Amino acid sequence: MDFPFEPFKIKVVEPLRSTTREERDRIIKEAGFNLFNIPADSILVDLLTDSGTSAMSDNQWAGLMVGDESYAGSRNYFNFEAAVREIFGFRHIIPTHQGRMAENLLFSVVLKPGDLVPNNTHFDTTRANVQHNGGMAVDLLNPAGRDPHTEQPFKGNMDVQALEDLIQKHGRGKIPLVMMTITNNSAGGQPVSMANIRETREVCQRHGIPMFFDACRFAENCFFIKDREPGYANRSILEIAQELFSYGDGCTMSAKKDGLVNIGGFLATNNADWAGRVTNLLILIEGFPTYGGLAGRDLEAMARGFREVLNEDYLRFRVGQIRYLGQQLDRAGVPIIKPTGGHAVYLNARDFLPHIPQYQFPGQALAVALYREAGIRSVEIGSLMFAQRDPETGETTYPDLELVRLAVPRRVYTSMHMSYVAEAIISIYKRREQITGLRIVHESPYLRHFTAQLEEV
Ligand code: P71
Repeated sequence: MDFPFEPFKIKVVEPLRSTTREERDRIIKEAGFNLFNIPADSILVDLLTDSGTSAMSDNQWAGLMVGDESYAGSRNYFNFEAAVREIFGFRHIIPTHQGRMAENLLFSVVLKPGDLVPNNTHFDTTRANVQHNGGMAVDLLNPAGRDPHTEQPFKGNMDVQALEDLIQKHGRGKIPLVMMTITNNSAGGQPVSMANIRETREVCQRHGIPMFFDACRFAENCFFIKDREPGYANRSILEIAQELFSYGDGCTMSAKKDGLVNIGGFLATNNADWAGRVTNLLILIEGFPTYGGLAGRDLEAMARGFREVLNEDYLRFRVGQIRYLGQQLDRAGVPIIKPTGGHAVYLNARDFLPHIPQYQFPGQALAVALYREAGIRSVEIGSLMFAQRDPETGETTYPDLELVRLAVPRRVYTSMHMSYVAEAIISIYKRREQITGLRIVHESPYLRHFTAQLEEV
């Protein structure tokens, strides 16, 4: 097993509170068996998301002290702009408070009702913002990406032939842009290869359609390219990122992931007309263009985070820590999605709990068991999140995959924490027949997984 070495030492610590099994039994009942309802103080290892949960470096914290809170033209904006321009290279750079605001602004400006947006796989907020603006979000993931049992180096890739067919069928007039999500979060944090990006670019160019990146986890994607794709072993992460973004016309970015900050994002584009229209809307709903809904100090933390995230020792540790957790589980026979991605390990709950039918939420049952057993919070990505009931026939369609995501915050937990998580999961796996299913007692009409109340069957 490759042992992931933390390339940092700890200067400030945040205590974790242990709870007893009895306390957790009470807390989970009071939370309606929904982990979103648990106060974070009652959680030992929080793997709900890697978004906005990073630990900042001493250099970033020092940057907060040189925050300039001028309404217009803050020096931190120029530092932020310089960092983004160097890595991403786009002409117009518009800060936002997080990723979904960049999506909202972009799709408000470029979409007209009935338009299509192809993507290797839309993340939920991206899909929602496309739909909210009258568009249709089309996922064109390559077939290997959909199979939880095949191991391939770039399972996040776009199905380029399907993209070509979609454009042929609907015409470029209906497709204002093509999106590429790196890494592909909804497909397991799997990377996209440079070759696939180039091929996608070629199709877009031939039809005169702009290509945008959803760049949330771009540095992790670039590390996978360096590690796995022929021809990149001797290139720096910065050089790989520069090449990658040179194929695009713009991007949306949630800096809460590979910006190594707790809040922030941006929209970038080479299209002056789109940038102008986005900026007008930005001033109306978000803020002046040199702060975009953030404080000056947040922009400084982002500027420094973007430079730090390119560090190869850090990325080797980051990807290695996820792999290390995955390897421990895999060796004990625990069913996971392979290979492990850049930011999370995904448990395959259907294979883990074959005795629980999908309508009794095996993914959620497993996430609940993990909290009860060890105070670990994960997130279900399965029937609770995605099953859809037809309002006319009353029939429910279930998603293909029933997963539990263990998303690892950046620079927050040590490899010993990962071993603790692995041990807890292995111990649950050994007595998995004792875990029972759940049923919903209350749900809201959309995004029910955030607020649903459940009980044990
Ligand atoms: C994740 C998140 C955060 C999240 C968001 C909504 C519900 C639950 C958790 C956010 C992403 C993402 C990609 C690929 C855009 C966003 C939105 N991911 N694209 O995975 O993964 O960014 O949160 O800054 O608005 O837990 P934002």
